[in-house]
Amino acid sequence: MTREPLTREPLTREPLSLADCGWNAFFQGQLDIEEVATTTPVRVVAVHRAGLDVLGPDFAGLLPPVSGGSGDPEARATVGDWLLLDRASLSPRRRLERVSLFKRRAAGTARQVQLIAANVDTLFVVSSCNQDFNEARLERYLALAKEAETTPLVVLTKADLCEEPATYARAAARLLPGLLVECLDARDPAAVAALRPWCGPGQTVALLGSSGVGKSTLVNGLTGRSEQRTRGVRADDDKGRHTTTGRSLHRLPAGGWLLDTPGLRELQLLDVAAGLDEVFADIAALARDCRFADCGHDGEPGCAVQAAVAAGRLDPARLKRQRKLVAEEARNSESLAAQRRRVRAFGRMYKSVQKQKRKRYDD
Ligand SMILES: Nc1nc2c(ncn2[C@@H]2O[C@H](COP(=O)(O)OP(=O)(O)OP(=O)(O)O)[C@@H](O)[C@H]2O)c(=O)[nH]1
Ligand SMILES: [Mg+2]
Ligand SMILES: [Zn+2]
Repeated sequence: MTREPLTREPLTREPLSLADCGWNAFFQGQLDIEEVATTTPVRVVAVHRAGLDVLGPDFAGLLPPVSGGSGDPEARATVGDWLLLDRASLSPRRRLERVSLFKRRAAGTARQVQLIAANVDTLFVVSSCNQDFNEARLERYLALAKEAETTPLVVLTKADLCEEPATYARAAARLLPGLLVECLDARDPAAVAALRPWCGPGQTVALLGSSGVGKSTLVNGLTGRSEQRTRGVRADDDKGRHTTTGRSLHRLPAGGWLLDTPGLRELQLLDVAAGLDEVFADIAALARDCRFADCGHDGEPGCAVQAAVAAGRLDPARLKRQRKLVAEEARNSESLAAQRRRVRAFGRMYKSVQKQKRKRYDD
């Protein structure tokens, strides 16, 4: 067990209470009497290969990597998680249930689940007003937020580089009824102050978006420090490079927590069917009036969705995006479910072979 203090000193300068770290009744309610007496909660503020940076009223430091034991990637600890440490040995006892979890299908061929963050109250979906602006991409992030029951807020950066930022703000606001959209220059602290209401004491805000849109610039603007390295101006069109490479929580002067993340090149949806239904609630409502309950909205008679498109009440591009996302989500979730079944089946087979071997040995 390493007990070195965190080197990121702004996190340790002041003694923090549990509430300061985002603790609430939901987490407290998970502890039994014995745990209240013998454990101390800590929050995961960063995940490294070497282990987990954690922070709490009684301990701040690096823990060795915590494995879920079951091989289930969702059992692993991620940024934002709460762990109970044994007071005496400071070894982790267990991870607490999460209020919310963001995950995706990992990029590449492994098709594994990748955890992005846990216990987030508000999601800042960051996009720039120029080349990066893409409605389909925003809808992906909104589905993630809705599934996790966190509040999404779209932050459109680089308003200063854009002729008509209001056009982008309107296009984003149309994606979800009541969606909050802020359009700003992320380098301007006065403009960034508009985001403060979501960053109050105990609140956790995650920033997600493509590389180079200004997530770390926003983090620095809100913390008033320059903890996070941002991309050099001259490397601005070097699309392939990620400036931020790990996920980390940053404490705000007002008491909230910001979770900076590396830009996601691809957000493949997984287990967010309910989130998608919410994002595309307008289409779901229309579909209830289709003649056939299983209408594919693809030329069937009595299709209320196609009727709405014909009448100009539904943007056909939105319908196309919805179809694509629903199909992708189903495919990814199905392939993951199949993978889990295979793993379980293999586990059973392995155990039965072991049992037979032992039997033979005993005979
Ligand atoms: N003009 C202008 N430049 C901005 C704005 N926001 C960010 N930038 C610049 O864009 C570049 C990228 O910003 P970062 O904050 O590093 O982007 P990031 O989203 O953290 O990128 P990754 O860490 O790679 O995911 C930097 O040079 C910023 O100064 C903005 O609103 N206006
Ligand atoms: Mg960054
Ligand atoms: Zn239909």
